[in-house]
Amino acid sequence: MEDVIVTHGDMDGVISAALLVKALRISPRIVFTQPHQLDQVKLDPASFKEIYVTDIAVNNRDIEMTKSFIETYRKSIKVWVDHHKGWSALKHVIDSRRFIIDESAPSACRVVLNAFPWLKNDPEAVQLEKDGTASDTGRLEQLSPQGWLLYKALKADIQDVKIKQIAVRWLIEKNPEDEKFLREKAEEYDRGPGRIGPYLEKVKLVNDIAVLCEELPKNIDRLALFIKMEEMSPLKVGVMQGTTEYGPVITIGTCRDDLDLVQVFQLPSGNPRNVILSRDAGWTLEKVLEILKKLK
Ligand SMILES: [Mn+2]
Repeated sequence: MEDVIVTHGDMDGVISAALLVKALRISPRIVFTQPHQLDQVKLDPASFKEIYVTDIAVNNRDIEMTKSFIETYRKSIKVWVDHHKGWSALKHVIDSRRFIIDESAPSACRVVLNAFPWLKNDPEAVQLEKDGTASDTGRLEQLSPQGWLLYKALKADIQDVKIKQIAVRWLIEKNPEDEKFLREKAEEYDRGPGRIGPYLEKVKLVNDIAVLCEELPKNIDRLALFIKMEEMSPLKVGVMQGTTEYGPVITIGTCRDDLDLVQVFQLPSGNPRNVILSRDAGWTLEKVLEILKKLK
């Protein structure tokens, strides 16, 4: 019987899973999911020994979903590592021995490194943590060459579980065939989701803010586009109007640490560096630019 790691399918999830494998010397099966899809993870108790969870936040819209997963697998959960906010809502359900939660950490990778400090003697693990943190905080300029390879390969098709599986295996075993596969995926990224040049040409500066009104391809790397737009903007703020999985929206992004967009737009919660406003809820580009004007 094998162990199972349940993790997020992004770069932080992939790297923190690999770090857990290195730290605990386990050889698990890896299951990728998201907080709002945790109810779809069905593990047959006869098929695994222990469960390790990393980078899976509390599902804030449906706390019961997280609670029910914990209760279903309570006996098997060995470690749960996370860095997202919201765990106080489950403080009576979790114990601090197995649930290693650091809501102030920038990434799950960082929490793993701190929880299993012997990893710090492994230069490879230390570098992996840096790349995982750079990716999860949107500081792509800090990625190492290996970090870029992983970032691009994973973003070539964010739905493709095979890429994620191979990425974790490569980080642990470093086999050349897996590296070749990831390099091919990184090239696919450069031709597809990473091809942001044509859209950058359509960006306009309004009140020192970089604005893009454009229907973008579904798979485009919005993070990379935002980072370039923020560079173009003297105020270091980018605004995009278009349609996403959330419907017609306006997205605002900034790389500034002194700016809390959740506060600026008086939202109940969210990422201070990137907020999504629904146009169905009444938000317009004019209104957004008017509010941002006051930042000058
Ligand atoms: Mn994360």
